[in-house]
Order: sequence, then structure tokens, then C-alpha cells
Amino acid sequence: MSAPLDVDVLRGRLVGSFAKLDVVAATGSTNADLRREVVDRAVLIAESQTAGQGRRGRGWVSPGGGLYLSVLFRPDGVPANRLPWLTLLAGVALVRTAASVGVQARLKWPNDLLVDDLKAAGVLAEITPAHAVIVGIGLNVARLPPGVEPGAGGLRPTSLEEHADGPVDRTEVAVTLLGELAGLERVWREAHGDPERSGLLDEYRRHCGTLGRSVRVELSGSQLSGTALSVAVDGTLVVRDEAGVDHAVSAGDVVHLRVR
Ligand code: BT5
Repeated sequence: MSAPLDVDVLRGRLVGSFAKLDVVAATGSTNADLRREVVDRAVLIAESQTAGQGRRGRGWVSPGGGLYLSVLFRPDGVPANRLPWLTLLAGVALVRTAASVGVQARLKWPNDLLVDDLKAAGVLAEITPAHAVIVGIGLNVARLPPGVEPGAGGLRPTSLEEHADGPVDRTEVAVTLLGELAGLERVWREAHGDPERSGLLDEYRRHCGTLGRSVRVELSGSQLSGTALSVAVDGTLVVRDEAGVDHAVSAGDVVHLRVR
């Protein structure tokens, strides 16, 4: 059993960077709860979720021992076409957080946190009708119970504890993750969401393990195979198919294929 999150430590270290921060023992989904929120930089963390949401209508298994949090950002001054960068930005914050406990992680585009080709975290970002973005992050800190359904391409789960160089304190991990998220978002917002000027595109590319790999992209109703060439300035993944034609992928599930 991991110790409960220390809300006083979280508030003491993070309120300032964030407008407010709440921790609840359990909820259905922190993303769903934040859809009623209006305050810029509001944070909600749950010790567990009963109806955690993944992308494309899938679920997120959320037992005690993980981190489940959502942040509402209202980056006025960032053009709407740059808002999707917040989801890639969350991936960068996750890589830095994993490194803080000695875990070398890579991102599978757009933002799955992979350790040894297993999934340790996922991000669900939603743009609201009011030009705000809810960034939801699920990070497996403790080992998950068996039986979690593998994701696209048979991607199995893992956790920080299984790869860290010592015991992992969830409150510390939450402080690091939210601190990195706040810092990256501030710089990006000050640059009006420009991913090049803020340095985000460069750092994202460095952490993205999808680049250069053979991939299959599962889109709703179709699929595409090829080589992942680059991440474009709009955050899309450029995939060159077997006929040499480049495709800009903005959604879908990427599967890293093994080279035989
Ligand atoms: C994601 O979806 O990776 C986004 C997950 C976001 C969860 C956070 S928790 C806080 C906030 N509140 C919410 O309600 N959601 C956000 P996707 O790429 O669709 O991956 C979902 C798939 O991963 C599932 O269909 C399973 O196959 C697998 N999966 C489920 N739970 C998992 C877990 N804890 N760890 C690893 N894989 C999991």
C-alpha cells in the first residue's frame, strides 16, 4: 500500500504556479470533473478513479498507487491551432518526471510514456468549447494488478516502481510532474504557443521514440504503414508509406513495429 498523497506538501509547493489544487480519494474521472471548472490552472488529483477515461472512448485502469490528475489551462493569447501542443507538452513533462526517479523513458507519438516498450503513462487532452484545455494524465507509479487489457498493438502496461533506482514517493512524483508541466506551459504560453520559439518542438523530438521507426497507424476505419519521419511544426506525425508518399497524421493509434 502506498502512503496517501500529502495535500499540504502539494499545495505548499505548487499553489502559485497553479491557481488551486484539490485531492479527492476517489472519483469517476478527473477529466470529467474538470469540465465544470472555469479557473485557469486549476488542478484536480484523485487517489483512484472508478471510470477513468482513455482516448477514443477507451478506459483507463486507475487503482490506488497511481497518479490521476487533470489540469485546466486557459491560455488566452495562444491561437486555437496551437492548442494541441499542450498534449505533447504533457508528454515532455512526463519524460522529465520519469528521469527524476532514474527512469529513462521515451514518448510514443503523441504522448504515451514508454519504458522498455511498455506503457507507464497516458495523456487525455480535451479542448473545451470555451478555448480552454483539460490535460489529463494517468501515471502508473506502483505496479498494476494483473489483467489490464493491452493497448493498440499489444502494448502492455508498466510502472515507475518497476524501473526506478529506489523507492518512489508519489507526492514527490506529483510535485515534479506538476512543476514541470507548469514551467513548460508558462514558457509555451509566453511564446503564444509557438513550439519552436518556446523550445518545445526540439525537446519533444529528442524524447520521441517514434521517429525513425517502422510504424502502423490505426485510424478509425483504416490503417497506414510506413516509417515515421518527423514531427511537424503543427505537432502532426509525418509518416512515409511504402510507395514513398508522405502522410501527416494528426490522430490515431501508432504501433511501433519490430524490425525482424
Ligand atoms: C490514454 O488513453 O493513454 C489516456 C489515459 C489518460 C488517463 C488520465 S487519468 C486522469 C485523467 N482522467 C481521466 O479520466 N483520464 C485522464 P489510450 O491511449 O486510449 O489508452 C487506453 C488503453 O490503455 C486501454 O484501452 C488499455 O488497453 C490500456 N490501459 C488502461 N489502463 C492502463 C494503465 N493504467 N496503464 C497502461 N495501460 C492502460
